[in-house]
Amino acid sequence: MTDLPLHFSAEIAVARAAGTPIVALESTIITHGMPYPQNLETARLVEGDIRRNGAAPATIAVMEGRIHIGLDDTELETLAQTRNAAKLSRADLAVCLATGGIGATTVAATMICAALADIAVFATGGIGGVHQGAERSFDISADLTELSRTPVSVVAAGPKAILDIPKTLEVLETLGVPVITFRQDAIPAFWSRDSGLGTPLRLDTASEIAAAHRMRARLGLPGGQLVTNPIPQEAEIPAETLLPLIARAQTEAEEKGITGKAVTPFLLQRLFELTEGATLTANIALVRNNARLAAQIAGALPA
Ligand code: PSU
Ligand code: MN
Repeated sequence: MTDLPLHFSAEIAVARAAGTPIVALESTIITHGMPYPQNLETARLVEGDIRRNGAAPATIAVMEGRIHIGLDDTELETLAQTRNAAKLSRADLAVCLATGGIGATTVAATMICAALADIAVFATGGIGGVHQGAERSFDISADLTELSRTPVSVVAAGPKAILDIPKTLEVLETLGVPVITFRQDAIPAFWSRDSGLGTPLRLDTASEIAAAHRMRARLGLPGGQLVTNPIPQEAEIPAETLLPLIARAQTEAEEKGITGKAVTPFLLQRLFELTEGATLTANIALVRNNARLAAQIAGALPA
């Protein structure tokens, strides 16, 4: 423990000592998922949502050679304004730490850091998954493998609608990742409540989700759980509105030769522009909704 390059914020150090539930938050959504200043405003709102639900928010990022578990307000502001933060997944984490760079953690890297810090629950917007055209590009997010190996329950609004959702679910099934939908039978699709696909597993309470998390550990099953939480009704964008715009953004990405890590940020930015900001408004609402549920799940787990 002592030789891990972890730095706890004052708030998280107090929470750990007091046994207060803690919810991890990623930082790629801040640096690569939303424009400034909405990224900073959202990060603060989400942290407030977690506190109001009885847990402590631990936004995770790499700064000055250490994994920060919890950011103070100055650090949050620095990160939100940094234009050159690296987007860190499992593959990039050690290099960024070893070279003292500044990096934002994706779902995969946030899971790794949360597990190192004994944090069992993590809230985000949407996870990465199998991209459309993956049969040609081989673009499958490292988030999926991470869910199969690191024991963190991740609360998300479903795979982002820019992904191939059926293929994403197939990969998760192959990897043995429980996909649990909160209070409905259909898998949500990020900006919309219904992907048109049935969920493999449905649970209706935070305490049942916490019990399932504990049971995986008792059984010695590696990996976490993906908890899919539908966007609130009043905030959703109908799938029909988005489909043609997603197709257009996808074509542009291919024409511009955008590959690898740049694909997801490019598509999110183009959809923000094509919907005149509507996807960002929905994104903010769904992350806040996920933060509330994550805090309740963390509260139902033993400290
Ligand atoms: N969810 C959002 N916005 C984001 C992301 C998720 O609402 O920006 C980020 C997450 O950090 C996720 C990453 O892990 O996108 C997936 O990137 P890729 O497809 O390159 O694995
Ligand atoms: Mn990718």
